[in-house]
Amino acid sequence: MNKPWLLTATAVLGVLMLVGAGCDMSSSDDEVAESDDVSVESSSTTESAGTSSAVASTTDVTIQNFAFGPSDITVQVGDTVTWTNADLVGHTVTSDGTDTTLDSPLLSQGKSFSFTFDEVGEFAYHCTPHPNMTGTVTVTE
Ligand SMILES: [Cu+2]
Repeated sequence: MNKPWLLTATAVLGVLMLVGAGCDMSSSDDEVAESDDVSVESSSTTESAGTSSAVASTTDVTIQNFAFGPSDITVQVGDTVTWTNADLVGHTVTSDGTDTTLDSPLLSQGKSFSFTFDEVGEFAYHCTPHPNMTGTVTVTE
């Protein structure tokens, strides 16, 4: 009496387990894959955010009272520097000597000039109308 019932129950259980296991496996695979994707995505997002924040960050320099502020800055390769003229008088951001890296137009009040530094180096610059206005951008890895 017990045996057939057990057999049937076992068989049913076995089938259920197989089906269930199959379902579980595929669904858990999906879940694992999804959560993997999510974690990979979020970690890569974090990484790229960290990388991109290092790469794509912008440093602001205000031109005010005939001076670049701050005049000496250090950025990383890929960073952008934005100079904004707060003076009534026009200023430029112009590389020193034969360097032509920085070559802004004359910036009237409120105007900005941005440059993205793709090379390591030290970039000294000045304001063409006011050569005593100087600054340096140091670009590091
Ligand atoms: Cu100037």
